[in-house]
Amino acid sequence: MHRIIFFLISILVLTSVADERPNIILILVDDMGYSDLGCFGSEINTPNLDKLADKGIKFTHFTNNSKCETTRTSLMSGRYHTETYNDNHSTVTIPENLGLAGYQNWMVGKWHIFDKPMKRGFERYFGFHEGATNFFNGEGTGGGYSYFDDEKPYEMPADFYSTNAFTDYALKYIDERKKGKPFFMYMAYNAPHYPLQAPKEEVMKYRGKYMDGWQALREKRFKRMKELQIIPQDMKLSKPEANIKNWDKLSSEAKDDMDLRMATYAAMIDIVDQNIGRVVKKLEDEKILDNTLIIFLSDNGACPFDRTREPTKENNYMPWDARSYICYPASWANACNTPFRMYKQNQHEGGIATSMIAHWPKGITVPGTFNRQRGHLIDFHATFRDLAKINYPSEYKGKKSAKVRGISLVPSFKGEARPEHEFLYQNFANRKTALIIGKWKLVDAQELYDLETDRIESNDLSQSKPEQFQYMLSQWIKRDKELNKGKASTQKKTNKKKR
Ligand SMILES: [Ca+2]
Repeated sequence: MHRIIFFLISILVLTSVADERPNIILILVDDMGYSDLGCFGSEINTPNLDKLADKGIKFTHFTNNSKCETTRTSLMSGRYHTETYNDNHSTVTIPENLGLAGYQNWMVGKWHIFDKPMKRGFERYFGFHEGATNFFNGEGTGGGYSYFDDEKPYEMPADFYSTNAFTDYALKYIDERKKGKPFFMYMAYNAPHYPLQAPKEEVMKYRGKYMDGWQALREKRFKRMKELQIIPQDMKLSKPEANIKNWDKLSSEAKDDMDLRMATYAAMIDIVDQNIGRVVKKLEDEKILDNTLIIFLSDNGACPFDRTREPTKENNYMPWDARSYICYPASWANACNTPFRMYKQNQHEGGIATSMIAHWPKGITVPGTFNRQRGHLIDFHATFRDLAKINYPSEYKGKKSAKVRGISLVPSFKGEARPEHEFLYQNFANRKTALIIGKWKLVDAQELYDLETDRIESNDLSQSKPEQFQYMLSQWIKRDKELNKGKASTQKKTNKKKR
């Protein structure tokens, strides 16, 4: 009898423990710059995200892999992307791991990595597998058609707009959830990635607001970022790259065209914010907002590649027309990455730094604060396992699991320091690389920066601190051998000789 009572009590305790575990919603946007949110210094209207930041934590030193696919690979696997590329079958993804802990796993949006979402742990999925699609008609930018509903081809309705559709599905998954079991939902919006497209009324809200140009916008945001304490008061603004055009020398037609492009980009971020408002409202209505962790970040810095298509220019297609494929140039991307240097694909801070917000009323005990410890995508896997109270499995589906990396962010939610990374390895396609150890950052195996005093990377110390430079270089070669079979180091040596 006693045994039975003890057994029943154990079940009750276990059930209540399981009930305490939070839902997790990870929101990843595509190609958004560091300074593009209102709460990070932008003029773009993002009241819903600002509210989450006010009641949550603003992470000012979080980093990604500076490109869509490399970021998503690290994020899902908790490993450096080069490790996963070579070995994705012994990788245990976040939803695979959380599935072992009894979580429900759903995804909406852009996948763009190995396999397919429903092969790698997601039970529900709506979105596309490619790197980019048309926001109105779903056409892949490489041609073809790419949307799937639970991996079945999806028939596109006439009034389709991807950001809204992803949210529709997210709300549907919340509605259809099994109550009493926590869920993990990965929402990978493709906004504000190319092509820049948005409904006319949304674009018109911003039309004319960018006629002062990118230099003025950069300075305005820089000032606001100091007021908001996103950046230190003594920080300098990085020097614009050589490819930044002088706004004052543009013709009035060119200025108008540039205003349209930036207004469209702003509208796309505004629409993401409106949709996050819909998600928050749903969680409130369901009375589950308190115990849902929401994380928001971007997969890389703002994009400098102007790939506006010729037919768009010739026909003057407007960005609310599905035939329009406009893009903005590096000069706007530079302003969106204020105060940092460089862009998407580069390993300078303009490529890898992202504004990040975490909101979780029940679990965050220091609301309205900043977190300034350097974090990285590989940390999500560890964080979510920590919250789901599950270890990384040594074996998965009969295969030995590959080594997972990352440090849990959970102490940060309580305002506590978390252990520092021994190192962070950055590598885009064996060409653009970085290694970070403590305050030191080696970029492209050539430049050395002190991140504590010079996060804008204006003062290359490779010549003046030769011993530190040699140490970082030797560490780079070592880590690159471990993580990428030395391929990136070899490439850099060749480049150096050519210089
Ligand atoms: Ca991207």
